[in-house]
Amino acid sequence: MKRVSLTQYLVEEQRLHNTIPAELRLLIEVVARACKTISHAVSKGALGEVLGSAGSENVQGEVQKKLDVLSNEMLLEANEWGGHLAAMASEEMETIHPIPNRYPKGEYLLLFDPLDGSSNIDVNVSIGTIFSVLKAPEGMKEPNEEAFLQPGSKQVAAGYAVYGPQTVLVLTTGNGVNCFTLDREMGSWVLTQRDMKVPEETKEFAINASNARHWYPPVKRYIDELLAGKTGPRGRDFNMRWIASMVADVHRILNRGGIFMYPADAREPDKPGKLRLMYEANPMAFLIEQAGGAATNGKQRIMDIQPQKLHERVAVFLGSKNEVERATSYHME
Ligand code: AHM
Ligand code: MG
Repeated sequence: MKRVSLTQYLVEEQRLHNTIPAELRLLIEVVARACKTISHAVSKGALGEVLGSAGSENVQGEVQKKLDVLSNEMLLEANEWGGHLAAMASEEMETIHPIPNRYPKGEYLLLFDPLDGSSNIDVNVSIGTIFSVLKAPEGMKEPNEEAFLQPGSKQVAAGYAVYGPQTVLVLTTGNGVNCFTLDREMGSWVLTQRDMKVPEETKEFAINASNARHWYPPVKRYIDELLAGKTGPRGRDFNMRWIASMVADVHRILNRGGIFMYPADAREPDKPGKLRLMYEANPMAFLIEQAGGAATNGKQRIMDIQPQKLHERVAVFLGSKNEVERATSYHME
């Protein structure tokens, strides 16, 4: 089988569809290289002394793990000097990170969750990196936080890496979704799945059921109907999976279908869910839509939401189209 590398794929995409100019290609390759470095650190585990807490908290008040902090630094360092970016933003940093003045600046904005699924780091369960790429507003060389507050529909690229039994990189630049597997011996990303599609129909759902008592009625109704199985209103049995790493749950759904939910609930009525809009929900929504699925917050398309702040949270329903549409319709009734 002829191997297609990430670089070759990106160059050929540009020739065919004109969607990956040289600066964007450099950006994607640099992010992919950083993911390789993170993958290496993750796989060392205790041997690399990377497990455990960093002894600090991030802006969301969550305890940072050593690997959260390390991965954030790796992504910042890798992306600072290339001249392709105007600024970066991350789950692990309160404010944006402008490109230092000693480096040339480009027109792109990069957002990331450097290590998603932090609760799984120390127990050797799949974790990952999520990223989203926007364009800085025309002519803006010194972007502020406001420059980042663009709806997900403006993303020019998005992707994630999963550090699991294999390390994979899943990418969209707005023309379908492709998956690359890290060849550890060669140190290269090899195209292993072209044009991924989320099956429309599914028998699998993913939700943290320990929050059931806090769910609002539309979510309760939707899940109750799934749980009722063959003899319930849906007339068939459903299976449940919850990895507690969104990257791994979304990767399963991209491969064999399903619906992923992290709804808002009554615990903190002012909080619209747990996941962050700009560097978790938006990139995943872009990928899922590009693969023929759907992504809403229960009421509207996630990628249509106008962000109000960098670390804004959002309810998430994404995956197989028919299920996402059904769960969303229950919120409308
Ligand atoms: P993180 O970015 O701090 O790791 O949090 C996000 C993660 C998602 O990957 C996952 O779907 C969710 O949090 C799990 O939450 P819970 O522990 O409530 O099940
Ligand atoms: Mg996360």
